[in-house]
Amino acid sequence: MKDTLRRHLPLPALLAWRRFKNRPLLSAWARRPCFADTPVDLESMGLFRRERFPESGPVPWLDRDDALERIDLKLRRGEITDLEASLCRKWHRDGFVHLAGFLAPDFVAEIWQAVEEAMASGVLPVRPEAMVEDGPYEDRFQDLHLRVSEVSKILRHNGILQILQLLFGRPAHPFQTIAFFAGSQQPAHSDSIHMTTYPEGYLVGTWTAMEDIHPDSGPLVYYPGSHRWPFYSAKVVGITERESLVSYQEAYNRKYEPFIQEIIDQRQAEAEVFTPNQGDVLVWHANLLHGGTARQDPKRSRKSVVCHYTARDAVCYHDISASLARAD
Ligand SMILES: O=C(O)CCC(=O)C(=O)O
Ligand SMILES: [Fe+2]
Repeated sequence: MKDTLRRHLPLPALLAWRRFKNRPLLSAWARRPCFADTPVDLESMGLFRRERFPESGPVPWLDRDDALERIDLKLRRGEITDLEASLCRKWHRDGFVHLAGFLAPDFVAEIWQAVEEAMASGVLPVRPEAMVEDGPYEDRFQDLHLRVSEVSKILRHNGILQILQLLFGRPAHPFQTIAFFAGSQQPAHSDSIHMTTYPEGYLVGTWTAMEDIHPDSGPLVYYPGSHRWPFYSAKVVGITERESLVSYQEAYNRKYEPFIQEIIDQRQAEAEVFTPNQGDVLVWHANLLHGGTARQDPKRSRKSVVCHYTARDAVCYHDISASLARAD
């Protein structure tokens, strides 16, 4: 349905339209288990926004107040190593871990080579010149692994999946990839507004540097510890259900982004800029505020692959657009 037509429909008609559109996803989700403590009937919800879901645990083990004691206990019992315990403590405190040198430079270079070949042969419809232009969003390619199978070697990398299992306390489910050719210059946000899980907090992002990242390329920036701030959902920032249904992108830019920047300013939160080497991997928490800094040198590339994962058997939806996420 055209955006312009949608804008004029009354809410009940919009709801009926959304229900109709969500039907295939609903039937896929209905067949899947969910580990939330409180069962939820997705069928009767109609719209998928944070406030329509019940409050439910389990809270991710490293987000709990007693996380540090739990980490020590696991260490004493020999269930985790010293190194794993320090990753867990870092995650609990800061909401991210930087795995320096996690993937071999040759390994990621080969994968990027496949991406370049796909671009050269036209399999990947990305304009190479996009990365030297100054537009903020034309620098990425969503779900690259579906076109260039080599990218799955990062998405499904065993070592990464093991770390995510440690951080979630449950197996991870690979959800999505985004390849970046240049800095996104994207305002700060929490991924929870884009990909929201039920129960809450079971999403992580990984950012793999496909080349050495130059400080002038517009590196990723994040705010350590901000994952412990509230989840500023669409409702909290004043985006109505109607806006979620008819104009969520506009509402996101107009209401969500300034709201988040205001919070960061008020709290005088300290930013950390990520200038990794090729093969480094950053893992960040669903609710860690992050974005892309300005490209000082617009001609510089900033090649990276972002992967998002949910915990297996968590429901995933998009709070901002009130819709269910892909169920595969
Ligand atoms: O790489 C960036 O600049 C931002 C990426 C991001 O926010 C994301 O993929 O969730
Ligand atoms: Fe993000």
